[in-house]
Amino acid sequence: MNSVIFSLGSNQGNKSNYLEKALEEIDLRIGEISKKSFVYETEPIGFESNDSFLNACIEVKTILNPNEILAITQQIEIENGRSVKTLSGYTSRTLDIDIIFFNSLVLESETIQIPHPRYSERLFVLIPLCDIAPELKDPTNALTIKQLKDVCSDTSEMPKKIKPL
Ligand code: PH2
Ligand code: MG
Ligand code: MG
Repeated sequence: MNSVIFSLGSNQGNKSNYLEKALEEIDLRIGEISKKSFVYETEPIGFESNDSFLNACIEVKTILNPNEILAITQQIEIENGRSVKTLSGYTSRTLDIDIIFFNSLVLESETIQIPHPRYSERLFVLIPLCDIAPELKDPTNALTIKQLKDVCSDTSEMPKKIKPL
């Protein structure tokens, strides 16, 4: 059985509902959700928007491989009103499902990079991830999530804990 960690995000529409929808569909189509973080309110990083994000992380047990998982998460995003990705940077989104880790796999292909290439620069990932896997080690540098959170240079506003996922 494989263990995959996802970051979930929404800053458009009924954000809580989109996170709920993601949980339902991931459970049905990818595998059992074994851990859930709290939900955090976070400010948009890397683009301008007045709409704050809700972010959370989950751990899922699955027999699927990374490419199969990516195809399904992209499908779930589209089914939940995610508009087509633009080439010119980030935009607001109803639902974003990112693969952060897959077991201790390090993978760089044209379609997929694991661990997620920017997760360790982002408190909106590290803080919820710390709820569910503080001692998990990044396979590329052997630092734990807690260590990465403590040295993270993200100067944006601290994610605000809102409620259980
Ligand atoms: N996702 C991004 C870009 N910026 N900012 C916050 N706060 N939360 C996100 O999930 C997020 C972001 C790209 O996917
Ligand atoms: Mg993302
Ligand atoms: Mg994404």
